[in-house]
Amino acid sequence: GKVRAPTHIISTISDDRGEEPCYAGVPMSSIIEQGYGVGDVISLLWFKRSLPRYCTKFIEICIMLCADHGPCVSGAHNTIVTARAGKDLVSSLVSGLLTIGPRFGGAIDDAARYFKDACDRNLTPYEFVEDMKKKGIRVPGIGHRIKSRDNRDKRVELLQKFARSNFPSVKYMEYAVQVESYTLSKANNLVLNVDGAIGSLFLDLLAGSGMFTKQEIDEIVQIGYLNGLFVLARSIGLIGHTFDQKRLKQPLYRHPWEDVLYTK
Ligand code: Q5B
Repeated sequence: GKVRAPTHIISTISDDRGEEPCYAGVPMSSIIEQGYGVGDVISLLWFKRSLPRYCTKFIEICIMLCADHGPCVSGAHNTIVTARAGKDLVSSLVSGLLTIGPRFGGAIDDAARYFKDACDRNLTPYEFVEDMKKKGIRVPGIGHRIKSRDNRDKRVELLQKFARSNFPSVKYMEYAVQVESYTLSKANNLVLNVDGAIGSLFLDLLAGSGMFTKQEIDEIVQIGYLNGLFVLARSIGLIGHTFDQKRLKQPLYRHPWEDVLYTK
């Protein structure tokens, strides 16, 4: 028979060898002719399957809601400073992206991991939060610099509203809301934040859609797909901030001395 030389790369999500490129086996013409959206493309390339419309719509809502949150957040600040230092688009973009992590925007995967573990083990919110405190770990998906009990995050409300009307079950989100009720009893700004809302609701999407086996869900949570939603979304805003600074011909940024506490 034929002897195949061993390959150096294995790829399972896309193929450009035929007449037209395919995403997870779906030809580009079908993607366009059948009116697929960016949520469908993400489903194909990240999850290797077509998901029901309410799931792809939810993914699109996450992307739209996280696209930007003003110039003052860590990512936008870095991008603005970099663009003002005369750097190119890609440098400005990645300098902003590099701030995404456990405190800023990159708490979605850990929120999903910890909420899933606690909810699956039937821990009460009290047990969960106090256990995290003992371990010295801040609850991912809880807390915000400017949002609070009296100044709720509209993005979280919009995500919850969509899920309550469209998801078969919002078990994990309800658990996260119970955790929030407990953390709010400790401090006003310990709200369920946008990372926590996406993390818990994505668990509901994975578990409730019937499109994933338990093993696949565990793998998705363990590998950590979900910060990708914030990275992808916020890239839109960071690119916008780069263009904005260039358009405004902003000079090199230098932080004012008055705003630094010089001390020994
Ligand atoms: N404490 C977000 O902290 C922040 C606690 C907590 C238990 C917690 C903090 C946190 C987990 C990570 C997370 C995503 C750093 C946030 C985002 C996107 C964004 C951003 C934007 C956008 C805020 C004061 C006291 C201390 C702490 C305690 C705080 N958080 N305890 N669990 N989670 N959260 N990140 O206000 O006794 O005084 O020592 O790490 O989910 O990034 O818009 O800005 O779209 O761009 O700086 O929305 O919550 O408070 O650090 O001074 O803490 O609260 O232990 O207690 P703060 P700190 P104590 S969404």
